Amino acid sequence: MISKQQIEERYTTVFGYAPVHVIRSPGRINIIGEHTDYNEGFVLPTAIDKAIYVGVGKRDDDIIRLYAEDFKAYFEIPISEIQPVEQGWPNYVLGVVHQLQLRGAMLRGFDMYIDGDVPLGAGLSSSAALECAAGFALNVLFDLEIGRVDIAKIGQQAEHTYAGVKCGIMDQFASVMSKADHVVKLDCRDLSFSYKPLELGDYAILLLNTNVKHSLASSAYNDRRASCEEGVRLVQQQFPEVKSLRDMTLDMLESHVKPVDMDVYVKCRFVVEENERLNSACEALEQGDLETVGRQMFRAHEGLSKEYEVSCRELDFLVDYVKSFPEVIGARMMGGGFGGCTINLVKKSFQDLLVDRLAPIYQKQFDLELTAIKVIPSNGTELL
Ligand code: GAF
Repeated sequence: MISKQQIEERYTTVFGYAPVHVIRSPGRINIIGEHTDYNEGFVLPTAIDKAIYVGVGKRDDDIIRLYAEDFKAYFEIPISEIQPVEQGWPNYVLGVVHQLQLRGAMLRGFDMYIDGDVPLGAGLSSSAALECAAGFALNVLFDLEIGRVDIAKIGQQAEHTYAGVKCGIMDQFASVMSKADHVVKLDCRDLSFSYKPLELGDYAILLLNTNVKHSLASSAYNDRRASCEEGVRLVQQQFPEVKSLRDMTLDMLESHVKPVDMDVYVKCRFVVEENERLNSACEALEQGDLETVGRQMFRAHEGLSKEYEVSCRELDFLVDYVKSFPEVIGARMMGGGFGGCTINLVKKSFQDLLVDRLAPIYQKQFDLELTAIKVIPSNGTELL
């Protein structure tokens, strides 16, 4: 947790005057429903108690000045000259500025200080959190009157255009719209959603961070999306009413995709089945049947690893290892894949013991540290 006062003080040290607003925008977890969002399916995420914090203030000119505490790095650009930049991190703010400009927003120069406690590259959506923090900050700073869902959409578009990842809406939506102690069941087709209480009883959500991020993550993500679109295109030749994998049955895939492209078939089948797993897990959650939720998580991991092929050795190792303990009722890789965290449903009293046992084995196997992160489902983006 970082306080408003800490951000105000650090902003003042960097820019020489106090910020007008301080915004907190959280990272996210997802219980189940992976790679379903860009296929107009369902997801079940929530925000966590780890967030990006930004302080923001107006300038009298048209310069954007940014400071990222994590990198101890400044960045400066005239607002009329913004474009994607090599440094990487400024793109999450510049992309949002660009989207606001496309929507006709009259922006002037501003200073923005960026800090946070979302572990970077851990698959907890620090980039979406920054996009949403920036969107929310500029909205209040320039009185743009943009609604929360539109802030999420702007963040998603920024990711497409300035970061080059054709992501779905899950991460930005979770960052902006989540409610403490609940998960959000989001229909990614029409963005209708409902909050479900996350009642875990004796269990807790424990994240295990592999501390790896394999470099093919962005390109493989876009490739998977292309495979899904190809599957839809093949089925549409017979069933024009099919708009996305959301509308697809396994029979349609079997008859119209499998004979043409086996790999596309397997990828599409994973997505169709992942939506089914999500619906089953969601019903089970409503009935307090955590064992079923956990079983669906294990199955989801199997599919993500063997069929959708977005896992990696480190993630597979962690999921396999925890399976042998009755105190762990579900586990899977989370997010886009190729590194980051596993999400585990673990008996509260067993969490520390599990990490104590697993960390040295993981270290020995991969020469990497294993980090455990206990998370609390939290509220979405807010003005502090
Ligand atoms: C990443 C993306 F940003 C999300 O939109 C989602 O597709 C996820 O991977 C996989 O479910 O986090």
